[in-house]
Amino acid sequence: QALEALAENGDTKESMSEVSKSQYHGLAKGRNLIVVQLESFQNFLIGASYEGQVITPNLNRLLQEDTLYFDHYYQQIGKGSTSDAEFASQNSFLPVMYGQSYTRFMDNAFYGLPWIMRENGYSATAFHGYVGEFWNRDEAYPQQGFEDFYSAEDFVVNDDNTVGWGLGDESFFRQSVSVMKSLPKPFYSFLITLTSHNPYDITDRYEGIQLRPEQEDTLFGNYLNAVHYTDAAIGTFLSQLKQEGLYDNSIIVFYGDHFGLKATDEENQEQMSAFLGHTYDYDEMFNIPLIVHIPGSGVSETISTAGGQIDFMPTIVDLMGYNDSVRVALGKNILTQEEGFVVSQAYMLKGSFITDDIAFEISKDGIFEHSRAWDLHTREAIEDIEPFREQYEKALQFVDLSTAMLEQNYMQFTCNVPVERLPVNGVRGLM
Ligand code: GP9
Repeated sequence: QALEALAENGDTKESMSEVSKSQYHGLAKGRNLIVVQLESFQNFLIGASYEGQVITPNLNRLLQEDTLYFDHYYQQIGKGSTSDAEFASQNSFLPVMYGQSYTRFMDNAFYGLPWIMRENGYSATAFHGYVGEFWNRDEAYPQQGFEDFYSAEDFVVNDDNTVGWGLGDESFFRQSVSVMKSLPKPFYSFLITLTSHNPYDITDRYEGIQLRPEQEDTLFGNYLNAVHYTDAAIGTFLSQLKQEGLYDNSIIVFYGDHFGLKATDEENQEQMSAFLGHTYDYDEMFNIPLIVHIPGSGVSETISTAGGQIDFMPTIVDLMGYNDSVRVALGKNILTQEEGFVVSQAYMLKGSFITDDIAFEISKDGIFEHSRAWDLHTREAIEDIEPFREQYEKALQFVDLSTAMLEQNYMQFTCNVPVERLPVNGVRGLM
């Protein structure tokens, strides 16, 4: 039904596969593509200070030159959390809400970013410092297009380099660079960090942020310290890329996977609202940074058009110059959109959305009239929500369409991806 409705609206396969070209089209063509998905990394951290201490000095420095910074970029995860952030970003499909997409659609055909890069002469490798079977990554990655996956089983993990949940980000980046330098060029490397994971308490190994006594041992306080650690690891990572001659000829992209501090938790709500100076709401909880650094490009811009994780693939593909390789993308190239439109289905339920100016949250009972909206600039509630009915209906239909396409394994009809699993191969022997 969703597919039929789409066809009736004239939004055909052709229009879904057409990625518009921006003024930055092909700016990074031929460079290595290094994408870093940052665990629990929210956008409010960027440029912020806590008691005079800058929280993300290394990411802030990146924004000063050769960087496109998307400051109204939002998570679009479902039940699969971090893995959904990957799934949405690579494939430009929304994850489903009734299971974990890497498991539910493990054997589907896909033609996301790893495949597109491979079609254009790149290798595609994933790196993550936790056990490979978590979120079914080891089973799902071959169909996603990754030729190889370095997980905790491949990295050297010991007492010295363990921080929080497992391999600390600093060592994770260092060991990943040691692999990347021996990969055939150009390569696509996808790195997923781990250390800034809930409950964020890494104070036994790292105390970069001095907290006020009343914020010690709180989720908020520990969170600031953990993301500060990850930012420091990013600084070291960038230096290592320079040392290994992998910096100048790469495009290096960072984005957050999802929120770190749930707005519905009373203590978070209190501490975040005090920190921000206004009530902490879903739009800020969902707001993650997207930072695209292209060394030597001379291009610097802050882009405030609203975008979500399904917009990642088309936007990056445009910068790489491979628009014509895209088979299907439900997201849009943020760089060419006049007005952003980001649908949500988790926390703010199906039918909810965020634009450049407002957020609309469907009521928990699903009744439009009981819903709420607020202005993102003034942060005030909008009394009359009737003007948002059409966008609400579009948001509902959009989620159904994405689900229907996954259920019907739509990509098998649109691409030449071999349905059998690819053998996992690659360079081994770390450190
Ligand atoms: C573990 C990590 C955690 O592999 O990706 O994911 P999350 O619990 O945040 O979904």
